Amino acid sequence: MDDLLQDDPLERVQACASRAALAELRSALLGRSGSLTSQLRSLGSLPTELRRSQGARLNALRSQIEAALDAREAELQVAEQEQRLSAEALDLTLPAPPLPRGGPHPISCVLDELRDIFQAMGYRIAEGPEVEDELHNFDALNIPAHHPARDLQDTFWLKDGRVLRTHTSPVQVRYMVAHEPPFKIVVPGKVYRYEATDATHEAMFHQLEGLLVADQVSMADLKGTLRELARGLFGPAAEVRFQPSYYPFVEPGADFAAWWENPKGPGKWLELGGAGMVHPQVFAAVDQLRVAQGKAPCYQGKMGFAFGLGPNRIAMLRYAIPDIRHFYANDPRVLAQFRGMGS
Ligand code: FA5
Repeated sequence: MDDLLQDDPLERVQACASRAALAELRSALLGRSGSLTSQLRSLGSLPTELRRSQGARLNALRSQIEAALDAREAELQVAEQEQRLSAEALDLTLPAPPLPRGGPHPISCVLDELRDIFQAMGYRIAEGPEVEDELHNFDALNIPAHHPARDLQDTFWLKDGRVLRTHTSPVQVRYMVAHEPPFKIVVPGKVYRYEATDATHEAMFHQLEGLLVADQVSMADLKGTLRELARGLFGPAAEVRFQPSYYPFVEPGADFAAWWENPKGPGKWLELGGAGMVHPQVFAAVDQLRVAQGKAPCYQGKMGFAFGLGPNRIAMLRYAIPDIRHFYANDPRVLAQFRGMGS
């Protein structure tokens, strides 16, 4: 080890090419059993004169070595950092790695299409809350507490007595309370029902509500409007048919279906939703709410039609999706099939 000291230790320090080698040298020179340490330790056995001169020489050498080690350490640190930075340098001219591409959800595509069809007929888009009160979801729509129609739309109740809306029809009431006729609106949105789910029923699904109120409106206007809808969706040959049905908030009420001309097989009637003429009881409830808010009643004697349909069924047909539950399961294998779709 003494060779180390003979061999110009300062030059050796300078020759260290890495911090690891430097640490090794530091310990070989100054460590507990390092060359310089053992020489300092052996000073005690020397005669006094010699001890003094040798001691001074060795201590001076130690300071020199320590300073050289620290300086080299700093140099190597800078060099290593520079090397790392240049290895990690970002080449901005390289093409970026491709980002995973998303696409609109099939339900969003159908809702966009429905909006376009109705906006072309002059309809405005309206919206309402998904957490509703009983008054708007049921009572004002002529569905009082004891009414069996409530069972058909059994729903999720909040502790404070509000409900997750079971249909988009409460927005009819909200819009009429806030606006005077004439107007025509469509209301896209999510609705909730306490359902045993199956391939065509979900506990959360979408609806699109329509409402037109004016002085003179008839079932013929309603049918013409729904035929426009069917033609917008399924082409110029599409037809609409009504079947009598019961909804407490319309009179008369109907279910409507559109003829879908299947390019690959036999066409079929596709049940789209419910519709009818706005019930006078609904207008009366709206006027009452308006008065309670200090507004003038203005719905008595008016006429209107309303309809509500399920875009899920349209999307299932359009994109050959066999089970409604695929829409909301967030399975990337399903959703990936719709990348790059839509407007
Ligand atoms: C209604 O919800 C009425 N509010 C529609 C209406 C509006 C009638 C205005 C008259 C005037 P219904 O419960 O039938 O009606 O639901 C309407 C549509 O929603 C159905 O035709 C169907 O397409 C869809 N739908 C109903 N329940 C489910 C469900 N559990 N899962 C998926 N879609 C559903």
